[in-house]
Amino acid sequence: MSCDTKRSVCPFDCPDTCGMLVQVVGGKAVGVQGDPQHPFSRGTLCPKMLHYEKSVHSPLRLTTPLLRSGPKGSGEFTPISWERAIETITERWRGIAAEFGAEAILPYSYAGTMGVIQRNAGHPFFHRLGASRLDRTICSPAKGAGWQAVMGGTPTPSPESAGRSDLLILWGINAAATSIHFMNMVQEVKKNGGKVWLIDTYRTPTASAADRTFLVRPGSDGALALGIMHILVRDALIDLPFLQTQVQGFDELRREVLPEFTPQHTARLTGLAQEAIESMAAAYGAARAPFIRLGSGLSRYGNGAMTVRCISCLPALVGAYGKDGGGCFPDTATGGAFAMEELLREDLMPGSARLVNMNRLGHALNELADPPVRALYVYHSNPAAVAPDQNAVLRGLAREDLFTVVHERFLTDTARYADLVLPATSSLEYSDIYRSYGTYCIQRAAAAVEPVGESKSNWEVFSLLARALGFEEEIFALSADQMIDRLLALPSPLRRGIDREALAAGRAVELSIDREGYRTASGKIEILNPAQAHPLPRYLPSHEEGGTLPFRLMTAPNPFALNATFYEQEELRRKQGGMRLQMNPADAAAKGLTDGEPAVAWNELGEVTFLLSLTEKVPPGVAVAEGVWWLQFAPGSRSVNALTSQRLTDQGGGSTFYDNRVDVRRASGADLPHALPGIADTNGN
Ligand SMILES: Nc1nc2c(c(=O)[nH]1)N[C@H]1C(S)=C(S)[C@@H](COP(=O)(O)OP(=O)(O)OC[C@H]3O[C@@H](n4cnc5c(=O)[nH]c(N)nc54)[C@H](O)[C@@H]3O)O[C@H]1N2
Ligand SMILES: Nc1nc2c(c(=O)[nH]1)N[C@H]1C(S)=C(S)[C@@H](COP(=O)(O)OP(=O)(O)OC[C@H]3O[C@@H](n4cnc5c(=O)[nH]c(N)nc54)[C@H](O)[C@@H]3O)O[C@H]1N2
Ligand SMILES: [Mo]
Repeated sequence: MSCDTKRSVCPFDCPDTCGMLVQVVGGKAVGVQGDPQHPFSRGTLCPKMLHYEKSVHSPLRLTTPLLRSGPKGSGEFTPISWERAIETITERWRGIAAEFGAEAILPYSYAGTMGVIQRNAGHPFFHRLGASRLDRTICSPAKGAGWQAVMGGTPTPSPESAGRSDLLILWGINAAATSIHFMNMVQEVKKNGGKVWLIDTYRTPTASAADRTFLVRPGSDGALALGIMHILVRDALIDLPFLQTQVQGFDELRREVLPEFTPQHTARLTGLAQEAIESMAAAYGAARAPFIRLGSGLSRYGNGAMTVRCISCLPALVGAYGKDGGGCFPDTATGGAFAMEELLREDLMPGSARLVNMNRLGHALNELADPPVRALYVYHSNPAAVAPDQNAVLRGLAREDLFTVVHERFLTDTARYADLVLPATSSLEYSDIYRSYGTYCIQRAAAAVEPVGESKSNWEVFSLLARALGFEEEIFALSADQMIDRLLALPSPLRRGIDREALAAGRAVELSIDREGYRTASGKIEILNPAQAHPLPRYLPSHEEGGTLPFRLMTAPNPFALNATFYEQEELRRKQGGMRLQMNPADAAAKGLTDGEPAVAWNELGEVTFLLSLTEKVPPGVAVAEGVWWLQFAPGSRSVNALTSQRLTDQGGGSTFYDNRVDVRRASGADLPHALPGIADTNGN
């Protein structure tokens, strides 16, 4: 049989948005590789995507709609037809809407696919239905809010420009795991004689690529930024002409905020030695074009937005925002690439439906009234695993009076609680167009293989549901390709002058970004922003700053998984070495814990059994749980998010996944069996 090579795009929630080549034989993907023509990823893929074909054609893929036949959570289902599935859903929804109003129906989705069409496919439908709206704030809205308070809508520099820096700071980002192609810029800086720093809470795999690694107390980076600024001012390492012409509020910052952040005070707050802070400031002030690549971890705290705001001010003091190779890069803002209102269709809403914060799903399912949530429709998300306060989420999902539909590729923790499961296609089986949050590329991809089994894309399922409910708006009759064509027919300044032929041929093309001026109310960088509740940046403590349990828990990304995605691949699970908790050997010794044994991390929200790894890479007082494991592969009955809370960030309604404390004890027999019904008898690999 002949082998065709087709171009595609990695659909997953990662800043790199890699170009891929897919080898197809007899309608099936037999291998994938990086597309050497992709400007940012340049022909390499991460370890997770090396065998994407194994996920696409995994024996665990769902192939038909399933109706629950056992208790919720048991994973017992009977196959049914699509016709019956759609009929069942629309009948139940009609009944619920008649009794409680359509707001009793809650959609829940996030970023299983980043394709613009498939990701947002439910928006026009649920708007038209009048369902509750979901505030999709699980990832990094606090980071966005903190950046915008200083920089407004100013476009960020290109990620490639970081390669021209002489001091590249990886601040709260484990780029070797979460943005591996950014490591090309790290190598470039080093080749040109520049320095690379990592600022994190433990020695992540990225530390081995850094010249210096600084470990801070969790949630204290805002103080570090203010402390560095204190020294820059004290030692006259600032760019006064830049501050006088391009920046608003430097004098107020110098007078009202910085005096308190002496090296001594900053050392106390951050846990860094005073000499370390002094040497950081001296090197930052001396650098020609320092570049900060800002991760999101440090924004997932009760003070996350303010932390990012403090860090965003730092480059202004040395004029780095005005220099090629300098500045700060939180994300790329490519939202304006398409006329999204044509896809999201807020105009279809019958009224103003209530907004439910997705980080508070546990609260929404258990406590919300007027109306209560009676129907939940989950698509390309796995809240039973990824949402905070897992015990509250599972309690809600177990409610007998909740009608839950889950559209998924696999029988995930969430799908196990569904009344009805719908099989979803993978990205190789549908058309889409992609933008990125780590590059300025867009790329269109056509389906490369036939749908597996009877699986359908998000877009197709919402078309079926819309037809069954008699929605007559034209958008519900369009195919995904027609919707892409429509978006591309509408102008956007970001797509001005792009290579349309290359885009149509499925190649990545770069958007044109106008970097003239600062897009803030004043037209300047706003250290002082009068529209903010705190007009000047300051240090705010995190939720757990004064907490009493001994360990701050880092719920960090794992290099061999992406959130709760990829756990279907046994090799990748093995590479993670099981569901681990990393601790400092001295902390473990004090607790009588030994390497490799099961141990229970606990706090007021729950208890989770991990396998213990003792390592000097984790400082005392910190514990690290990388990865968001499926319950069926966990040593106990819960995974990491049973330890994270529904508390929100200071701005943006964001998640606070890192703002936790736990204690750790030795596991007993009772902590080890799979206590959830049906978890032990999983299907295979
Ligand atoms: N392999 C892999 N890649 C991924 C993901 C994954 O799960 N696995 N997730 C994807 C997603 S959804 C996203 S949003 C992106 C980015 O995902 P993020 O979760 O933002 O990951 P990073 O940006 O690498 O940042 C997390 C880092 O912040 C550190 N950190 C935590 N608290 C603090 C603190 O107080 N101060 C400092 N300085 N550091 C702190 C953590 O230890 C960790 O190393 O990555 C994407 N890529
Ligand atoms: N402890 C802890 N928790 C975290 C994080 C963390 O670092 N630590 N990270 C947080 C962050 S930053 C994020 S962004 C969230 C991510 O939360 P989610 O976006 O929910 O991420 P995933 O767990 O990867 O779940 C995506 C699901 O979508 C399915 N899927 C993929 N493609 C399709 C499709 O085309 N259609 C349908 N219907 N389904 C599809 C996949 O099979 C997968 O089960 O998790 C958050 N949770
Ligand atoms: Mo995320």
